[in-house]
Amino acid sequence: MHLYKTSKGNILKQEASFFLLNDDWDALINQQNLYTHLLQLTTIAEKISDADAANFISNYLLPPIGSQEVWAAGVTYLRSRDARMEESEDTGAADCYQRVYEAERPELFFKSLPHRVSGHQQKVNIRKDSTWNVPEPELTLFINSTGNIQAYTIGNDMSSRSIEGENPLYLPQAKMYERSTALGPCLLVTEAPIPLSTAINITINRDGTTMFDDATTLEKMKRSLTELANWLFREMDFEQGCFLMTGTCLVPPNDFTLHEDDVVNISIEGIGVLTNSIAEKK
Ligand code: DO4
Ligand code: MG
Repeated sequence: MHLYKTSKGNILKQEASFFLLNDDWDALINQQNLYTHLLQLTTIAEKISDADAANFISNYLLPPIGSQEVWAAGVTYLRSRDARMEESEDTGAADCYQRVYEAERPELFFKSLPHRVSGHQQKVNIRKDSTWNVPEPELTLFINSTGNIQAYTIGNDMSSRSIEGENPLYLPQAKMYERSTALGPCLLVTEAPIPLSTAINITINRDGTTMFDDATTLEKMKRSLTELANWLFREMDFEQGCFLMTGTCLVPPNDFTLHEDDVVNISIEGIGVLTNSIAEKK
């Protein structure tokens, strides 16, 4: 099932039918079993036409987040470890990425409050004080308040490689700034966990030319999704649940940096496509 948040109400797509759910987003998604809850709602909710649903989703879409915090996991794929070791080679910090890749405790960091999150077709930012910027395509989990994964969405963990590469203690500045997070276009709510064969793809387009195009599957991830969720919930309560980005495996070559107006498309099988263009540096 796909759940879209729009300014005209929440739209549930179940098989070929669309339903309008006027519930508060936080209360709607923070369920013990979101799949069963939504299935029950389809027996009483207002059915809407394909044309109305398409209009709401095309013209009134919001990022699929309410009051939740967004957290992120890092160095969960070999490709991310290697890229970070390369960018921090000159500063002597490369070893910390190797150690966290192998450690029992994962890297988890705070990424965003909801008001800084962009949705599908909204702009994301690159920092004015950064010279090397990339998108990071990441499967993103919605975890309910009791720590159970209930839904999946697509995340873009926009990152400054020059700032993180200068010193790993600058990670919060490399990762957290206005509109450095994109989520969307919807939540995928499934009865069973998402298959590890699920494909993730990214393309970056500039003036009609594809600058980068790569794909992977979740199989390449070093850690399991429940392992990451359990670590995050060890000593923290999330009253309305939270979002957790699960790390990147797709990194453009080292001579690539994002430019204003570049268009980033991230697709995850079963969820859809998250598109964001890069805002003008002000
Ligand atoms: O270690 C820094 C951040 C890692 C990250 O964001 C990722 O691997 O996706
Ligand atoms: Mg990341």
